[in-house]
Amino acid sequence: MSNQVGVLVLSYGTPQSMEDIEAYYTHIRRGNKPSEEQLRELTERYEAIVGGVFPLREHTNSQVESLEKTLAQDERTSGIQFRCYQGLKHASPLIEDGVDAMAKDGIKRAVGIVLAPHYSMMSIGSYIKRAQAKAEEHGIEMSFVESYHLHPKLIEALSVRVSAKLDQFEEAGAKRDSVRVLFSAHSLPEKIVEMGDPYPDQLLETSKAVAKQAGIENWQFTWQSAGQTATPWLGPDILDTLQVLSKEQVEDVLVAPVGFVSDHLEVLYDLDIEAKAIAKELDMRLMRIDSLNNDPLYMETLSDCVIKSWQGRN
Ligand code: FEC
Repeated sequence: MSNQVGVLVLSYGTPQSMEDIEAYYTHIRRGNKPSEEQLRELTERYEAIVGGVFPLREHTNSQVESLEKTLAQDERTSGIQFRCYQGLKHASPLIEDGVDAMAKDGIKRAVGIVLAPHYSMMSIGSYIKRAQAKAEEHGIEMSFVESYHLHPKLIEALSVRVSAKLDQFEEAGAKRDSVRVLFSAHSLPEKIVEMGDPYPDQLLETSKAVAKQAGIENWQFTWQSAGQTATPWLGPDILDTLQVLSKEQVEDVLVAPVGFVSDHLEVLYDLDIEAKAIAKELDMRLMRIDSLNNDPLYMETLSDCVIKSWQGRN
């Protein structure tokens, strides 16, 4: 139908079950099976997180559903039906399945958006490449939102979360200004910098904008969740940063993982378990801002970007 526009909502993906972890990990490793030790280590991380399940799936489902509702409520979409489809990078339904589903429903025009605000050729770039290739096979005309790291509603949603946790520190007896805010994001191999990738700069821009809006000066950026490969990854890693802060006599730390938009392994394990354990050893108090999940401001961010991408072509 001509008034239908597809919205391909792209996200990382998570295993369906414990038995599915090996296939998922193999997909992440581009077809190379992990060693038994690597598989055991990842399985233990999943078992350790809240509930021992795969919360990313539930959050992605909910974000996709909420985005479709938010798009329908926007007066700029009057007369057009924006239909959301899910496409996951490493799990089912894969990116290609999402495009196939749009084609099956007769969608001819679509917009793609990733549930990650910052552009890197290794992340957003690869989602787009796969979606574009499949869309071309089906003759679907697609445009893509490449990043939205400075969208005012995203900055507002994040600032509100930072301020709310600083309030909690104050209630617990800390001085607001003495809390070191650590903005963080998934590390990537260092080689992206030589390749002129905008990822580190965009993350710094988001951090600066949130710090400004939340009125904080005591902050810095740090990386997290680096892969265990022979090539160097961007640093410093948050675990090393905590050691340095301890030497600087910092006692209170608030982590704001601005590169992630929902609760999943890299937040619930790498921050809530691993980083918190190090902080405890160092006698520091560490809190984390709440994840965006399907916060209305985040949904409005996504919806606005989809509509603008759509309008840009018409
Ligand atoms: O909760 C879950 O089940 C999934 C959580 C999860 C998210 C996520 C997001 C990003 N990753 C990014 C880059 C890489 C690169 C590699 C890599 C590897 C893993 C492994 C797991 C994993 N990632 Fe991930 N990532 C999540 C989970 N990621 C599990 C494999 C074990 C490990 O290394 O810990 C290295 C791949 C390789 O070997 O070549 C690179 C980036 C993001 C944020 C943007 C996005 O969401 O797409 C960048 C969520």
